[in-house]
Amino acid sequence: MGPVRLLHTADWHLGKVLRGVDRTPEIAQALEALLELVRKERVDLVVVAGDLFDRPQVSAEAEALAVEFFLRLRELGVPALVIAGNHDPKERLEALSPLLALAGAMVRGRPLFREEGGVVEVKGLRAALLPFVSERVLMKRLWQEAEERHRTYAENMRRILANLASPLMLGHFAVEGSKPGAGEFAFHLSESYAVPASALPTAARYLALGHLHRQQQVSEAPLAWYPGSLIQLDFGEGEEAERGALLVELPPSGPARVYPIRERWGKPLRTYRLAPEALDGRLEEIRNFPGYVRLVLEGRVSPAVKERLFQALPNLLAVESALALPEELQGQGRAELGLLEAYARYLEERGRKEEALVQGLKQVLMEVELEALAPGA
Ligand SMILES: [Mn+2]
Repeated sequence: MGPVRLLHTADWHLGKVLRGVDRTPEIAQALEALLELVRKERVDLVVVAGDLFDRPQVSAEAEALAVEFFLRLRELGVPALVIAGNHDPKERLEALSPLLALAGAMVRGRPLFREEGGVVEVKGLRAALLPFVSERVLMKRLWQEAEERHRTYAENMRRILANLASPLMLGHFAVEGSKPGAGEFAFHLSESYAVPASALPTAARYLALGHLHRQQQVSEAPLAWYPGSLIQLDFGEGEEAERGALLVELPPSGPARVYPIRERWGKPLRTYRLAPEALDGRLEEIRNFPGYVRLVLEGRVSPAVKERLFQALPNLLAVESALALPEELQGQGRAELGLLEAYARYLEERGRKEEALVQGLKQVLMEVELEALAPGA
């Protein structure tokens, strides 16, 4: 038996609307290109690692495009494995799953342990399907310091991953040290919900991940990759960040091989940061930019100026003013402190070390968190 050829994709975000612009047609073109790849590269199996949809309520057009994609895969005789991401309407995906199964797509909306059917068999491969697991669900106690909460999350994810360990695994979560769309900032366990690479089961020969929109390898053993989103979805995501899809060859034994497909599907998004007086000299260049534009101008921007800019630039989606942050918020270390600790230190610096104020803030934060945990939130 030859190698199984996978097409690994994730983070489609069908139904995405950016500042009033529906990006669905751009995403549809990318899906068309994926189908072309399936044909051209003689792909055996397509894996979609979450965030097919951008939010719980998407347009009928967005839903139709997803259904059509899997029907066309069926015409090509290619099955698919699909998991829900944090953006997906997971109950809706579950509801659609018996229908999509008829088209050869195995769709999982909520996480199941191995004993419950979390591991399936397709093309002679055992594959684990791990949709997005809500951080809230994995938190044991309501009130923990952020760092302790992140550790609890990572520990529970480690257990779930060990339970599901299989040659092929699909997951929708952040791996520690991986890079989100923009800049060089990386996820770290102490600051965010992330799974350390050491928690990825070594029995897995390939981990097909989704969640981060930048294409990247995040682990060598087991081999784990994010394919990146299909299009640049937001201004915050670097215009230059790699994205597209991944072709993966999984031989019956030995290491898997990954062939990155780096594409520029959809329109690019660019932010111009300018002093107002530099604006007129750049208008022509900005107007000729082949994608969508955000302007960040120094100082306040009057409504009249905004109006003029939107008229002069058809590709302009947003005008923002870059107001300087108050000095006390600029301190580098501030962001790394917990909110309570930062507040206590702030009071101290102001010569008002009042424990009652700190306790008051703690109470408010707890109430907010309880509300966020309430059903229906
Ligand atoms: Mn996503």
